[in-house]
Amino acid sequence: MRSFFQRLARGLAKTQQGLTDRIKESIGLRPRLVEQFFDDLEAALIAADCGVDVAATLATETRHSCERDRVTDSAESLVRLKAAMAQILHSMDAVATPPDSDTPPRVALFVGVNGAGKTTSIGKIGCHYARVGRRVLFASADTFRAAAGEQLEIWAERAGAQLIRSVSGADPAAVAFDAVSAARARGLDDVLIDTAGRLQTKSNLMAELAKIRRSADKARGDSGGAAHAYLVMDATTGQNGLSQAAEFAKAVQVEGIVLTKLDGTAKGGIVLAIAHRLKIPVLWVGVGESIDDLETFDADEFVTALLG
Ligand SMILES: Nc1nc2c(ncn2[C@@H]2O[C@H](COP(=O)(O)OP(=O)(O)O)[C@@H](O)[C@H]2O)c(=O)[nH]1
Ligand SMILES: [Mg+2]
Repeated sequence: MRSFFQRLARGLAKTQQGLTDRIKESIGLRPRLVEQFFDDLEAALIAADCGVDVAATLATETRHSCERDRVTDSAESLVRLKAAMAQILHSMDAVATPPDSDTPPRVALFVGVNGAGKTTSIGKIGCHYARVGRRVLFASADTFRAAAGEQLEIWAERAGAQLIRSVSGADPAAVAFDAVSAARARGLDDVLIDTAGRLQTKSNLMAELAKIRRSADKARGDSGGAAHAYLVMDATTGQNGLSQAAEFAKAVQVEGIVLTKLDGTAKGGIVLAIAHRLKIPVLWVGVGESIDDLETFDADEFVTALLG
């Protein structure tokens, strides 16, 4: 099995190529640092979907760091760029809630728009947990689509997780309640709740998410801790995904982001935009469709995969 770093590097290949090719081209043209180089750098970062403000911040930080240390060689500036990127990503370290602080079962609610990768990510994360000996339950609170429960069932089998399926049209909050109650009765460690995809503009559906979470919390009784909500976000949506994410965060407090489909995009810079603009930690990244194509996010590995 490939290491996570290899999988991440492969997943980020498109972004990495786009970014480094552009930067290297500029270094080739301007081996000694000149102002134009930092403009090129900024443009390359925008093209990688870091967002205009993050790109400007990174270019400025890189320039200041080079000036401070009297760097005159363009290639050397990449080390500074990497440090500036790592700094933005590490600013999220303090925000991330350690998931182990809760009394079992840990309850995680996965929210997001249709097709973001919620069901797939639950399958992959559940598999991770099961591999370290945790006893996992999946719950299908996606009561809109009949096929949703079946898809989750397949993942439950692969991951070795138990499953609570709902009947079509059932109240998703009731499904969440039943799932958490069942996990408590069976002494399980994790409950991963799948929800129906929804658009952030539908306020009734957004309010429903808060209701599902309350219902899960109610089922936990006074056993301490609360359900955590994780937003599953498709990296290929790039900057558009940011405003979407902000709306979800308003409706239901989002503890972290699962960023999927990094493998299919040259927009991997979105990770930096998320940290900078949303201040929500990216906890997991998806780099493919199979069960091993998801890992916990590591800022330093990410920067290395991106810039070498
Ligand atoms: N390439 C790639 N595809 C993914 C990833 N995560 C999910 N998918 C695919 O995206 C599609 C939608 O995923 P699904 O889990 O059904 O989305 P949901 O509607 O949010 O539950 C499926 O075809 C998945 O295989 C990923 O990290 N990389
Ligand atoms: Mg789904």
